[in-house]
Amino acid sequence: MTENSTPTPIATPEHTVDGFVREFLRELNFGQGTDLTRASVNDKYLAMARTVRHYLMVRWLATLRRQYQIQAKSVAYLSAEFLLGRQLDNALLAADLDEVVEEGLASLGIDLAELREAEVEPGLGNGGLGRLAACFIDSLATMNVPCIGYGIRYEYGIFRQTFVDGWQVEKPDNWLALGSPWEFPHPESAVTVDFGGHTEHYDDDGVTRSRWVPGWSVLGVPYNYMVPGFENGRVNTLRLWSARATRAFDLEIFNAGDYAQAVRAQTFAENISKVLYPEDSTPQGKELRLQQQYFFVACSLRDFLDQVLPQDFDLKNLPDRIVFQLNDTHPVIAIPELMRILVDERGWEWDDAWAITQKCFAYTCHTLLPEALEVWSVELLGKLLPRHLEIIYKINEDFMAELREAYPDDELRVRRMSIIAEYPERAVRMAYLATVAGAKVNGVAALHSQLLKDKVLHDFSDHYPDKFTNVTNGVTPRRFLRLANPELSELITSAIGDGWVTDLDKLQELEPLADDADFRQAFRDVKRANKLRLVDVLAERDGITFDPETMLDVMVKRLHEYKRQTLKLLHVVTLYDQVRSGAVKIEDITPRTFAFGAKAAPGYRMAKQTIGLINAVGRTINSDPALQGRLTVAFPANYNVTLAEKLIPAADLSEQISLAGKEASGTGNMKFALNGALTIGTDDGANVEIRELVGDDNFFLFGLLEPEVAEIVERGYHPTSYYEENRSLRHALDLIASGHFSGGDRATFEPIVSNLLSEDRFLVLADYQAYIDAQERVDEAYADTEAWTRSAVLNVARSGFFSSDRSMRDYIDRIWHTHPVPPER
Ligand code: 9GP
Repeated sequence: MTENSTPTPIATPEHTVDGFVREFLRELNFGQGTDLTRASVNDKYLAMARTVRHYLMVRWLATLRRQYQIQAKSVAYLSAEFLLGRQLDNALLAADLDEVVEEGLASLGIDLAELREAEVEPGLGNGGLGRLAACFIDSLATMNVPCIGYGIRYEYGIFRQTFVDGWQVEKPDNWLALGSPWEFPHPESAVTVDFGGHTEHYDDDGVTRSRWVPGWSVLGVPYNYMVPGFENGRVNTLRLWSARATRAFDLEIFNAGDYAQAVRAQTFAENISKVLYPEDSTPQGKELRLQQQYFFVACSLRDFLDQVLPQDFDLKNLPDRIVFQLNDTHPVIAIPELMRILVDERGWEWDDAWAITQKCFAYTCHTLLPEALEVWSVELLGKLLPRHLEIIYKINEDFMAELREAYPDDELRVRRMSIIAEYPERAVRMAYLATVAGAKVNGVAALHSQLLKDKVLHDFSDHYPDKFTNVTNGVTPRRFLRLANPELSELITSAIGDGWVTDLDKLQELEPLADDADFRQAFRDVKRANKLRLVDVLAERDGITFDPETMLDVMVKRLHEYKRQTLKLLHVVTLYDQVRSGAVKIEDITPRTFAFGAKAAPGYRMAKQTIGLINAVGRTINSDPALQGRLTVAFPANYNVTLAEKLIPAADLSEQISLAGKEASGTGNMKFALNGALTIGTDDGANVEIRELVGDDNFFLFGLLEPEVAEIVERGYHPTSYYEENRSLRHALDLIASGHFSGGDRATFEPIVSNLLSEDRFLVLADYQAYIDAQERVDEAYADTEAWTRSAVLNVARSGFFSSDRSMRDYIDRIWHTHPVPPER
């Protein structure tokens, strides 16, 4: 399918049970080549999903056609991750088909719920960053804003996490094994991407020009995915690239008997889109990551300029037609790529090309950890992308000249701001490049954006005060309330109508109902039903049992020291220790289930240790008969979007306990509040805005504030003093160190304990007591069921701001300046 294809008179299947059944059976017969008597669950799932697709097809083609005709300004969202979650329910919702499909399948004796479970979620992202991208494209489609998402079709997504004796073991996530019905491959539209080689400089009528003579190439094959808007007739496109060899197979070598060599080129090329975030502790891994980044942006720019734009498009007008949003630094190499295309391939003058490039890109930074700001060694860049390195040098040269003019007496500052770092090795700072080239730079929550300006990119915000802005993250209410929490959705709709699905601010109308006892009872009934549903899910999925009458206290997010899963664990161990030592009677403890969900990066030792420790503590607590029904640790393996959709609606308490000044935003925090969990959290990321909106009384704040953290670190932090002065902290750490949770083996978790006592980079021990105190406040509050429910309802009512629709409006107003294009009716 191309965007300028002439209208084809296809018809949407009838929106009736009979219409669906006819189309479904046709797909089963003609698409899957089977019939009802012999079809497997996967056959039926694939046929059903394709049938659902048909209902969206007319809208998709119409959207593409209209966009081609009117050439409205679009957003190209460039992202290494799109963590989509399952597609079926979202498509059913967008097309308003759920009832028709359920009934239609039932009339054939098929259970929709069973087919739902056959869908394998595409794990094409790691966490918040990728899920945010998925929320954003959902919102843009729903708001009728032209957008194309560009990324990588990883053959293996984020690894499948398993636990062996409580330790994380990674398994490949073969999400495509049974086929994906949601993708549309277009091998005929493959584009070539070059790597390596050298550059040449030649005289062109007295002007020195450059060209890249690449050493090798691969093909990028586009796979299109529908991004349907909610019941609005629009379907945007997500285009993910898969790498193939230019010459896949050498028959001559094959016939000579060297079978491995015959497919070498193919294997080499396909590695580029093989896995998400290949381990990068080896030079090969690093190189592969840079290959991935360049691969997908080169494909995307080529696609946009050569395929999406009309042939006669004047690139001088490019900023009126597109904004390339750089989702973190992974796609930043797109900047020199556009310069290369304009200057080397199209023969533009450097200054003209730079002026246009600076208007076409905007950069979102998603981190505050200095080590997470990517740099690429000059050596590697020069080897893989020699022409791009030259271009980056030239951009930097001009930038340095600009700085020297602005700050003639401050050479130190000029060097600090250089795009090229000199130590520990010569390297390109991608965040700096993005900041210099981007029209706008944004952080992802108010505090984060402020800290970017004050600290991480301070010199730049000083130099370009107008470039910096904030857009607080958001989450799509379609997936994370309407679909994930159908019973709460129904309750809300019965109270205030269904307008909230596309206008989440309407949830404010629930506010008075927080004081209505009947509504609160109904709200509790929903929470209970969600917990019961979760009990079933965890029993079936993981063999985990928990008592739905306990408070469900949830910490789900990537495993990282700054997020401080160990702080949560110290709370659990402290409670356990108090009961065990007799300091507290078991009857006096609020019964709680502590649910964890977290994957650790395969090469991140301390994170993997923490997973081992959570499971070890869980094993000890869960097997202690005295604690049955009182304290439970539930750590289902392989936390993903599908599980999040079950866990979040059931939660009572949301743990958002990162060290202040480290979490850029968080988006899980928003999902929990929206589903009526109360937050225990630090003054960090978007927690700050959540607390401001839901109110102090409905949020459990604790811990050091960011300036206090900075001061302690500046003064010199000594974790042992906290250990020495705090008895319960000492007991908890000593218990872990004693081997109590590791069969008496003191060595097993020694690295965690000694790290906390010697370095504790994220001030776990400093915040321990404040956290324990806040948990006691949680217990007290939870004991008053009516007051707790009131707070939970207020959390929902005041979470409208955290819709990704609002985030998109902010991006549009502050950065993109695009306009909605409603479909033709
Ligand atoms: O760590 C941030 C997280 O706080 C934020 O919510 C998310 C989306 O903006 O991005 C995460 N950042 C990354 O994954 C890598 O920078």
